[in-house]
Amino acid sequence: MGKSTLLNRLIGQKLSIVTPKAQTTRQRLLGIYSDEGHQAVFVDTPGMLEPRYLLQERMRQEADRAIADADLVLYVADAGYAPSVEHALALAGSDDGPSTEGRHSPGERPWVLCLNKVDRVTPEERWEIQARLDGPPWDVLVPTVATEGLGVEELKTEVLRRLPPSPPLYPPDDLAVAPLRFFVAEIIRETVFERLAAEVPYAAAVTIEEYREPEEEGKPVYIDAVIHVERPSQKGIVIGSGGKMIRRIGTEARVKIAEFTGRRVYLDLRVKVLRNWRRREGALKLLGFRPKT
Ligand SMILES: Nc1nc2c(ncn2[C@@H]2O[C@H](COP(=O)(O)OP(=O)(O)OP(=O)(O)O)[C@@H](O)[C@H]2O)c(=O)[nH]1
Ligand SMILES: [Mg+2]
Repeated sequence: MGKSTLLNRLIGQKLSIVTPKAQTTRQRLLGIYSDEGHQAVFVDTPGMLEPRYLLQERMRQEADRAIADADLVLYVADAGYAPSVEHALALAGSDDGPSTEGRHSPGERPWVLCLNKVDRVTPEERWEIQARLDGPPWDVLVPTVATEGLGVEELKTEVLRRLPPSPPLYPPDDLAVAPLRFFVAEIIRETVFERLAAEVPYAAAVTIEEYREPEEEGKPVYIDAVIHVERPSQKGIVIGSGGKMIRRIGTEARVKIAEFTGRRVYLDLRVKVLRNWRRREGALKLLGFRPKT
């Protein structure tokens, strides 16, 4: 859909990982936009998928909770993917969506529809989709091409003017609410997605076992990270013949982490099997997923 691409564009920095594969984002990420008159906390979430196993239940919970907590809901639909457009239509008429009655009464929130990836359809198709989606119950529809930044300023303006007045919640220089370890783990996970095909990235989770600042200035930050997979066969794939794949993932991730942190980095990367972690409560807890609420 482009939710993470949009968040990065709205904040002006790469915070959230982006890959061509669906279900990349698993946990919410708060990105903060501040200017003289406004502050907006944008929450990137997993998509609104129907859960098939425990990890996906947690992912759906992250999305549901973000929607429940938000002052405004920004729904991102993919213009080039018919089921996404249909979902936006269905959502508008469902209990999860904005209601048409009483929506301006206290407690009702604005719903902004971002029609992303309009570069994927012809102008005619785009107008047809816009005509179907535009108008009530959505407050406004903004077409975008998140990868190019097209429409993103307009989208930001439409969001900011609909936010309730409030003093800023975060210092204006903050860009995100997440520990550095989270970003480091996500960057490694993104690299796994980039390098490995099919199922393996979905069976991979990353933990940071150690993040140690150097004792001497000029020395690299030491990071010890583990890629957890579900089966020994997947471990073999991540390591690759003669350790080639894991070395490649390590080198690429290290460059990205150094860029993100502005520091020199020494990355120790290992692979472990955590059997069936996506379906086990205890394993999910160990990997840092918020428990069921
Ligand atoms: N052509 C085109 N591609 C886009 C656009 N926005 C995002 N993409 C691409 O779509 C893919 C998915 O983008 P993400 O930002 O990861 O999407 P997401 O909604 O966060 O996906 P999940 O985290 O998996 O739920 C990436 O390959 C992006 O580069 C767009 O406006 N046009
Ligand atoms: Mg995402």
